[in-house]
Amino acid sequence: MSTPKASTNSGQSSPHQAARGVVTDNLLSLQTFILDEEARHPHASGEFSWIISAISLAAKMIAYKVRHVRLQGGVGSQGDVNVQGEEQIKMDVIANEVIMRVLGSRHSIAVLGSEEDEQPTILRRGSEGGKYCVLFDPLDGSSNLDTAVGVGTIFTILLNDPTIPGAVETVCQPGTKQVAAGYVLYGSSTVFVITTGHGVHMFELDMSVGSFLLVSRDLKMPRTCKVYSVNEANTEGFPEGYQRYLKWAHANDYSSRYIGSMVADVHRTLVKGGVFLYPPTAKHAGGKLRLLYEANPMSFLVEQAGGMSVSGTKRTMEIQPKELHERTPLVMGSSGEVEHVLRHLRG
Ligand code: P6P
Repeated sequence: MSTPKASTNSGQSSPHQAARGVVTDNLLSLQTFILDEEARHPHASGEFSWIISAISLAAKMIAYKVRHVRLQGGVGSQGDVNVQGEEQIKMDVIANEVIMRVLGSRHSIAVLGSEEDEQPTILRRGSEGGKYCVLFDPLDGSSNLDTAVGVGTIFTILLNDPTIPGAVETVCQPGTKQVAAGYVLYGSSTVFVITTGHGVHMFELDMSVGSFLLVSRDLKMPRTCKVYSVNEANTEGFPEGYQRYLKWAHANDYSSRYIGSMVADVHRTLVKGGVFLYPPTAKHAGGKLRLLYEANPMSFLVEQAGGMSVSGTKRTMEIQPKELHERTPLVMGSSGEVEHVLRHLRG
C-alpha cells in the first residue's frame, strides 16, 4: 500500500509530517485499520479488534438514532434521574442499551461500566475469561439533543485482572493503564477518534457504505492556539488561579468557544488547538466531569496528540480513582495553552 499523500495543518507536507496529515487517497476502513494494527503485534489474539468492531457497530446504530432523535421519540425526559443525579433523556437509555447489547456479546469483555448505571456490569468472573474492561459514557451532552447540537459517545478500554474480586476495584485504574480510548462525535459529520497508544487516528462515517473511513492519521494538535473553552457563567465560583487566567486571556486577545458538550468542545480543541477547562465550581467543588470514562479517555487522546491534561496541577492520568463515578476538575488541550493556565494556578 503506497504511503497516503498527506498535507499537514500548515499545508506544507514533508516526509516526516506527511504521515501525520490528512489522508487523501488510500481508503482505509476502521475495521481494516485495526486489523493492520493487530497484524503488527504477532501475539495479538484479535480479541481487542472485536471490541473496537463492536463499538463501531454501536456507534453507527446510535448515529442513526441521534440523527432522527425526535422521530425516534428520543427527546424528552425518561422520567428517571441517573446515578449522577441528572435527569435521564430517553436517548441516554437507548444509547446505553445499544452499547450494552453489542458489547455484552463479546467474549473478551469481563466488566462493563456506564455513566448511566450505578454499578459495573460483570459479564465474566475469574476463570470465565474476559481479558478487557470497557467503560463508557453512552451519550455525553445529551441535554443538547433537543437543539440538534453535537453529542458523543466516549469509551475507554482497560485490562481485566481476574484476581481482583470487586468489579469497581478492577476498573478503578489510573488513566496511564488505558489500553485504548476514543470517542464518537455525532456532529455535522460522524467522526470516530481513537488511540491505542500509537497516535490519534480519525475516521469519518461514510453513510453510503456504512463504514468509518480513515481521514486523519497520527493527528497532532497545534502547540498554541488563542482559544479557551469554559462555561464563564461559573467564573465567580472558580478558584482564584482560574479567574486570574481568564483575566489574562481576556487581556491577550483570546477567543472563547463553548458548546457545552464535552465531546464537541474537546474535538474542536484536538483538531484546532486551544484549551478546554472545567474547573471546580460552586455547584461542583470537585469538578463536574467524570474521571474514569470522560476525563481519562479524553486525556489519553490529547496527550497522544501532543497536548496536556491536568486536574489542578496534577497530570490527570496519574490520579488513582477510588470510585466508578468520581469527578475531577479538568484543563486539557494544546501544551502551550495548558502551561498558561498552570502558570496562573501556581500563582
Ligand atoms: P455545563 C454535558 O452535560 C457535560 O457533562 C459535558 O458534556 C459538558 O462539557 C458539561 O457537562 C457542560 O456542563 O455546566 O457547562 O452545562
